[in-house]
Amino acid sequence: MQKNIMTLERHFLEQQRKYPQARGAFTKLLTEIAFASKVISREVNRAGLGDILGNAGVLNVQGEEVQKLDILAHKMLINIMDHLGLLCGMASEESENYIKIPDEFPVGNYVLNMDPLDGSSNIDVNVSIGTIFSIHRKVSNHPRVALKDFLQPGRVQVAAGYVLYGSSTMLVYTSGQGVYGFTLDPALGEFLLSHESIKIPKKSRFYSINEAYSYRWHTWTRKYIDYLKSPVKQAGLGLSLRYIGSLVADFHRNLLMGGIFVYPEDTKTPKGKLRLLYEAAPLAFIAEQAGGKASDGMQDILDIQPKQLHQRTPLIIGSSAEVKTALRFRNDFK
Ligand code: P6P
Repeated sequence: MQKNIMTLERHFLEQQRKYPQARGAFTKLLTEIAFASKVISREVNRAGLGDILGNAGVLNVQGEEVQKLDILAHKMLINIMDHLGLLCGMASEESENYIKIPDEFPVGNYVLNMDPLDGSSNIDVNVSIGTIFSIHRKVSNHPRVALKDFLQPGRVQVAAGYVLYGSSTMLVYTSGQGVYGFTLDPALGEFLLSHESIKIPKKSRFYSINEAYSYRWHTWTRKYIDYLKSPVKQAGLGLSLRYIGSLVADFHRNLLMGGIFVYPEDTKTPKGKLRLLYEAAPLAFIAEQAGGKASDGMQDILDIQPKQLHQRTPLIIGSSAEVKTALRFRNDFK
């Protein structure tokens, strides 16, 4: 008996009916992000077929080689989102300054913070990559948009999500009413509800950290990871190391199977490597909605007041019990 087929659009409309205060604008915004991700998915899945592979030969604000697909995803999202009258601005990993809505278009009441294609160094080796997005309400009284509209703590996000371009393309999002996962049926071109109300399993199976950097870890990190590998922990709760070097892929696996992802501050990256606004905060919103936890080691990611658009943060995220254990090590071995 075929399960009741729930498309993304039908799901959004049902959610909208549940929350009368939700106007159609928010539903339309999520629907358009989903559409953009379908276009990006098509390009990602055929990346190996054209000349699109390889570096574009330019550097992004992070000083990293930018793959052509990064640029394509960045431009795709902007072109699809900038004229809808839903956003007053966008911030992207690929753009040093925030992106204003062209004057000829009306502005809306939301801002979109995004990493158009995270993990792009994995494109050429066919490893899963992802788009991460975070939506806030406009808060400034500027007639169009101001930096203040972007620099809001993750706790007040209206919605957050990611699209994982892997063995299948999945869109996972939350708007504060639980976490939902949709899988793209390429034949239909529709995202179909495949994971209703995702909760991180209490029993963790994996830990994710780049062990090659152990030489630059602070004491607490070394002691925590040694603990995870100790006979005691292994006997009680054997965790396997899984680190694919693509944040969305690592996070998604731990979300569904139970685990912890750690990108800590260390002697080379004293603020961590990952970005607060469009990587850590959206994933932290999802993690908490799924019963997990996300911290920078000192406070919940969602409570950090951003000061800069591309601000970095340490990230300890995943199953609540594991994150709390990591924080105990950090507090004991500061
Ligand atoms: P490292 C990819 O470049 C990325 O931003 C994340 O997707 C990933 O989790 C992290 O960097 C990997 O960083 O230093 O371990 O290669």
